[in-house]
Amino acid sequence: DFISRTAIREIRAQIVTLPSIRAHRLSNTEFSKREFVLVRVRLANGIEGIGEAAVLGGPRWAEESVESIQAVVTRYLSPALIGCPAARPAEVAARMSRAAFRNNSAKGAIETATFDALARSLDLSVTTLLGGALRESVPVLWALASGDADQEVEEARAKLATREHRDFKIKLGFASPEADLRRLQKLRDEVPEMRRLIVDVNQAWSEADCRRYLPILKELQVDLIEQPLPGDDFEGMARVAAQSPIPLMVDEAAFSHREITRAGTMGCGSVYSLKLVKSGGLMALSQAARVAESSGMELYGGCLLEGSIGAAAHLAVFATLPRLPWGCEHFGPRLHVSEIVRDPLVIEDFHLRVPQGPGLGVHLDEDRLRDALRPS
Ligand code: MUC
Ligand code: MG
Repeated sequence: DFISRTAIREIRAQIVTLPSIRAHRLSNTEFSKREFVLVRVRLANGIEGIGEAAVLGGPRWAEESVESIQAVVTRYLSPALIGCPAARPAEVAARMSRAAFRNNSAKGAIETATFDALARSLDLSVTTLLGGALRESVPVLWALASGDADQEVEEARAKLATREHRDFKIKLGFASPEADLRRLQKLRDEVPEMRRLIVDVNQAWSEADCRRYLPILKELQVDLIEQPLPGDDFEGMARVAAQSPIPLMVDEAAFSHREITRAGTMGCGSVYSLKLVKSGGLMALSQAARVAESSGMELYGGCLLEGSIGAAAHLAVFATLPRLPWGCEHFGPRLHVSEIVRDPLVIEDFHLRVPQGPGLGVHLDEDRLRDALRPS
């Protein structure tokens, strides 16, 4: 029958390296090439699905690295899943949580690939399996993160000129707050067409820094400030949020549904950044959206700078959400000098188009993939 023909036969995990168009700097890490793990799940019916396990700057943004992901997939998650039908996604997720604690990026990629293969088997899109599309595109911002203000002015102008991006996220925290604020002032002065501005501090400030600098961010018309304090400082975030003239976004603080509930109900922020690497699966990502909203937070479509496969996975969920007032940040594919899919995602008129199925709607380009595989 159909269910048994979707039994998982084989799971492979390959490390891919793609150079970036420029250096990308965060408060606690920096990189000029992106590495991720491509996960391929083959079913008994011969159909293969793909998923992307993202990391950022090695085991730095979170604890997983491409090496740990490859090992956990091969040694623990794959043996737990062989024989399990892709047509039973809840069982796939349950088996993974029994086999490994956290390791959310690895699990998210496997669940993505499993949904991709199942959807392809049914000739449907992954979005359809997750509830069906409520939108065909999502507003998408661009991140300025070289730290070189002149370069960032040029980059922002170019993105506005091509009508790809008009909203921007500025990465702060790798320089002193004073230098960051000067950089921000220059961008505001020299690129007045920039619309919405989000600043992401990636946990680098203290509570005192927030008291000192949030009023200045307000003067610079910053719309949202993301994770200024360490992720485990829920009390501090709640105190800062209560005083802040700008809404706070919760990122590194909340991975699990319980953490999301706690962050929302404690008032740590009024916006939540949805990420597959935090939720550990497409179904959990979709549930995280509901949990965040019911704990008082609006939704933002976050990323870990995934390429087209990971971005398509997020879009499959984002397309189903009734409300996504802050749009998304899946500009990651454009940060790489090349693609490993045949059908890169389309950005036009400041929106990222939700790819159509079957599956995720993106297909591997095996030649390009071969060139990008890290020699083992
Ligand atoms: C993060 O912390 O939000 C997403 C965009 C970007 O520039 O960094 C990432 C991770
Ligand atoms: Mg962030």
